Amino acid sequence: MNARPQDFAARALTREELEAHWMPFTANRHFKNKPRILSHAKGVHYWTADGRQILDGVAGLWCVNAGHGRKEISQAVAASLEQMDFAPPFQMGHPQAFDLANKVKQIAPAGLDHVFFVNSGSESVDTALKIALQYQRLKGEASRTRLIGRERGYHGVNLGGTSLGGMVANRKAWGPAMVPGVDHLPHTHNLAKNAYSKGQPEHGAELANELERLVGLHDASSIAAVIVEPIAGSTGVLVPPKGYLQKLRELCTKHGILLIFDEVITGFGRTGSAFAAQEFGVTPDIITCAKGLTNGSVPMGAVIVKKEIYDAFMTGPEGAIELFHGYTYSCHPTACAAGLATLEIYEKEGLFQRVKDIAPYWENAVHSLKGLPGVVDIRNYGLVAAIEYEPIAGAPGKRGFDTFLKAFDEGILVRAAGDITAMSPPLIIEKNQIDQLIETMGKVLKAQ
Ligand code: PXG
Ligand code: PLP
Repeated sequence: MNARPQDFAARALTREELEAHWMPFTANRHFKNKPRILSHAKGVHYWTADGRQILDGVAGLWCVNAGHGRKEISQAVAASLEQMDFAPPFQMGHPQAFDLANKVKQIAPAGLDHVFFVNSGSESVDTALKIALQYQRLKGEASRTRLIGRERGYHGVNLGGTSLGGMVANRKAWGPAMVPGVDHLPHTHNLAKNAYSKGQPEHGAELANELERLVGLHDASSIAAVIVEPIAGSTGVLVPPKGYLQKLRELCTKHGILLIFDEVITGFGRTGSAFAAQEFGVTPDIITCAKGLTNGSVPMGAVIVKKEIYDAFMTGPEGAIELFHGYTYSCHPTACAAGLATLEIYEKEGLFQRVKDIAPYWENAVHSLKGLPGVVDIRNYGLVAAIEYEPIAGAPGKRGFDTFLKAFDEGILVRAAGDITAMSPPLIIEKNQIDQLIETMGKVLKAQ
């Protein structure tokens, strides 16, 4: 079905019109010389302004889990906007915020039962870090100020998340602005031992012991929290080695360190469970999430914390604000309406289970690309996968970017992460659409 293009989107933009918008995480000059303009979307497809149909192999940007153009969401959003455009989130409330918090609590791991709303994944991360620091202080452990991330981690672009992240291009320009007292665990990517793993790799659980080394260096009494993505997404889909997350959990518990799972990508079904925490059987103290919370339709993120953390804040005089943090648009009614409608779709359509059902087909399909020119690894979990390439000598990232451009010319949207192609289609994707995605990737790789 071809959705009707809107006039504003179907119009061609001149080079001059393209100039004013400084595009995020984009090669602006390259783009503006040969723009890729999307005009509308439905199901697992986008259409370009020049009328081409594009199969969405990344759920927009890992967020449109229930597929595009969901009427249940747009209608709920429209109704909510008409009823109340905005409600102040500080010292005031509105029913949808409480409803959504309860819905999120219902699908979150047992024990994680209080929800703080924000507007993006980046905000969820910086909020979680602030909560972790104040929690330690409230417990009488004010010396616990160090924060630990992981190499190749991505935790958004605010200053906390940038500091804890481990992707060099995202960090190097801002040295002095980085949060002090931050360390990084090693990443778990090991092509020599784990190439072409299906699901969780066999080797690497011991890398979690590096936390013990950091404890030895700084003492546990100086460390507040560890933040990791259960599956690192943005860096090119690094699935945790078997036993790794369990070990990290044990060490955090042993040393009184809070464990934060950044589930901005893995949340809301991507792995086959509501959260990767449930999928891997490891319960963190805090979860950060965003993206799939509203099916990408309205910006929103959330921090989900365990009861002990919330309770630690609920001390002091009743009239006192407990957490000096919040955004003008925290729990915005429009976003809450989108979130409620989204979670209802996930539940009604059993989309998390659907991922489990279709994951074996997905796994076989992506691994069929093994042996194609330049491919050095293929890995997958749930409805996410990555293909890694041998970099072109002297031009790191070029093969990944060129593959993305050629794939788009061939009618599929994938994501380049350096010399890695990441794929994470909407959870409603059908088998024949998986075939199309993978066959097109195969064609692109063969033509290099
Ligand atoms: N944490 C994680 C784990 C993420 O994946 C964020 C935080 C930040 O969320 P916001 O909503 O502030 O963007 C993310 C976002 C990519 C890519 O290269 C991935 C993300 C964002 C942009 C690009 O695939 N993930
Ligand atoms: N800057 C100024 C001058 C503000 O007044 C505010 C909020 O009132 C902010 C930044 C923060 O904006 P937000 O709450 O949307 O994050």
